[in-house]
Amino acid sequence: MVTKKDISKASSFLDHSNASSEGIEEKWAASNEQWWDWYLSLAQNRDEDAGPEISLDPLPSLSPPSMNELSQEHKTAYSLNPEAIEFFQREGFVKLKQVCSPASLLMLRGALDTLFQKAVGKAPAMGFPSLEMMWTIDPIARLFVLSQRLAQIAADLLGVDSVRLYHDNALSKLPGCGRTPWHYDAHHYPIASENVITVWIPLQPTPKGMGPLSFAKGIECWRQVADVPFSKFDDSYDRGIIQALSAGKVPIEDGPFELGEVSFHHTRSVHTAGPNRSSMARVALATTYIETGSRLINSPTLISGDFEKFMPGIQPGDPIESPLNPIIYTRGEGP
Ligand SMILES: O=C(O)CCC(=O)C(=O)O
Ligand SMILES: [Fe+2]
Repeated sequence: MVTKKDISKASSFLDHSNASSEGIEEKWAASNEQWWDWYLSLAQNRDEDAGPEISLDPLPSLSPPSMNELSQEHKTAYSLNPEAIEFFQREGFVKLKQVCSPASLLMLRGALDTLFQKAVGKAPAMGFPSLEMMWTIDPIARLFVLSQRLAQIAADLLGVDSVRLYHDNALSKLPGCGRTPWHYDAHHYPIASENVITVWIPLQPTPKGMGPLSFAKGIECWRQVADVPFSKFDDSYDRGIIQALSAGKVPIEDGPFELGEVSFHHTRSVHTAGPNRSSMARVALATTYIETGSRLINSPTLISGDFEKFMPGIQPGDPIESPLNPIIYTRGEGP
């Protein structure tokens, strides 16, 4: 679990002279990996919520698809039913089964394991290592991140004609790692658009005790937590959201994900993830898409992380269309 010492370590590169509860006007001066360490340090982790360790079946051994088969899979349209679109537009998220083949997900997990090991030397024993922009270096990650199949679902759920890539993130919640704090992404994304969506792709079957992404139901739910003061130093923002959701009796979807199932969440969806109480890393690929034409906000803040890495050269107020933000799907152009 994250301790007080971890919190002070994670926030050591923040400007402590501005200790007001918000105080986020400064720019993020560290890496996006450190951003996630800091962000997880803002979650409430009570001993009484920890629960017993859960046991898992070993991952199935499936023969990996060829690169050609994987590429074909991501060029094939998913049949998205109208109820799923209605659900997303009402609740702010939707979980969809059989979006990716189990063998391809295990293949991606293997590729990311190699990247994690390269990035951190040897695998860290604890915490929440993350990687980003993997599509620029790994051919398997590239097929998933630039997938027309996934981007079409994103465009259909948002009801837009074209989407660009904002970024990809691989998030490895290691055994013993605590909760991801409640938040909604629009609170930290420096994007001046409501048409922003993230697909969260778990790379193993993910039972409840492993920390599946979990959602407060209702696209307007963020309004109930919008007044909770953000704190960059402690878990008071997370605790404030927990209180607001409980006072509003907001229903929570925190069920497991089977292998092949993914979720899509809107930038206003209020979400969290539980601790990983298993002995296996909970690895997920989260890819975020923006409607083509979306712009960088005028004044990015600390909680935006090192966003310039995701859109080099883009100035405040400009459309986000750097070479790292390719158009992935345009209606009428396939898949
Ligand atoms: O994987 C997690 O625990 C958090 C992911 C998340 O918040 C996101 O992808 O928006
Ligand atoms: Fe998020």
